[in-house]
Amino acid sequence: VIPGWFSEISPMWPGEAHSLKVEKILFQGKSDYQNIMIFQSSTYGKVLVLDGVIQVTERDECAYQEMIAHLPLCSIPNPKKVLVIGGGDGGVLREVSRHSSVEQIDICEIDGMVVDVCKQFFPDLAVGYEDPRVNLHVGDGVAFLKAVPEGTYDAVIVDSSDPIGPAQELFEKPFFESVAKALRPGGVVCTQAESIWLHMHIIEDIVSNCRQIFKGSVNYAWTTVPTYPRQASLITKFQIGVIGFMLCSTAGPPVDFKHPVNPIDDDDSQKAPLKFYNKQIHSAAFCLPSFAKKVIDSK
Ligand code: AAT
Repeated sequence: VIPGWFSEISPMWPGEAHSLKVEKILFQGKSDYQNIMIFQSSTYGKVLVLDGVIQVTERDECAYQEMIAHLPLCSIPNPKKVLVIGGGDGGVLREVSRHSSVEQIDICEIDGMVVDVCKQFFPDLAVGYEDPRVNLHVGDGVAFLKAVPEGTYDAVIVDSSDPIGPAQELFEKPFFESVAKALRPGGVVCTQAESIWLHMHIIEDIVSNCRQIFKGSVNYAWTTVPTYPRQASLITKFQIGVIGFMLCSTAGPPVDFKHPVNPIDDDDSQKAPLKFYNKQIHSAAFCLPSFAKKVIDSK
């Protein structure tokens, strides 16, 4: 550990640790679920850390939040009811609310302290809560989904932390079964699905569960997020931070995730423009490196 630097050390990525130089620690606390820290970094703006793992930085959050929201929502016509699990910082809400067809945005975040501190330190993310369509539920996403009447949502977005800690069940089969039940026929889910460089074993399990549960289409997409876990790539020789998403649809009107049918109306001058997402990157996100394609296609 280098003095004055934050190093992201976790059993999720043994033998490596990305580091950021710390200018100032802004908040440190312990909630009922996890340790929460916010610091000002020298190069990525403010950083939110839960149990030692980076969740969001101001500089690269767009690459994750825009993709996890618009990959599912731009793939179906007229999404109306959307559920977000996790995502307490509000960034995904901010993105969902760009869609004018959406009438109701429910969010279930387990940790009220995450919501409170993000409202204090990350106004550009927490702005998502200001949309009148948003209803916040503080509680476990697993329990929340079990209670949802069948066929309620057009889209479910699972913006969850890694499967060590409170998010563990969000990666397990029974959870995916309740997501499928909560969706209308032809509804879509997009879940945070870890890194092809580091977590192929986790991704394999998620893919094979999803192929059993979701009778529409099942796809894996990915994006680059510099501050998410990385691995020195033998091919590119760079350190790359990547994260993936599982995108599935239920039986019903078919969904072709690779060809978006619902562009975002970017005419709302009250909102900051999109920084990362566009139609081309949407389709490109489903192109996988051969080593990952081979495993995912075989499941
Ligand atoms: N948009 C920020 C990115 C995140 S935040 C993940 C959120 O999921 C956290 O606020 C956490 O408190 C919440 N969470 C964890 N478990 C549950 C649960 N069971 N129910 C509801 N919310 C939950 C994700 C960053 C990914 C990092 C990759 N290394």
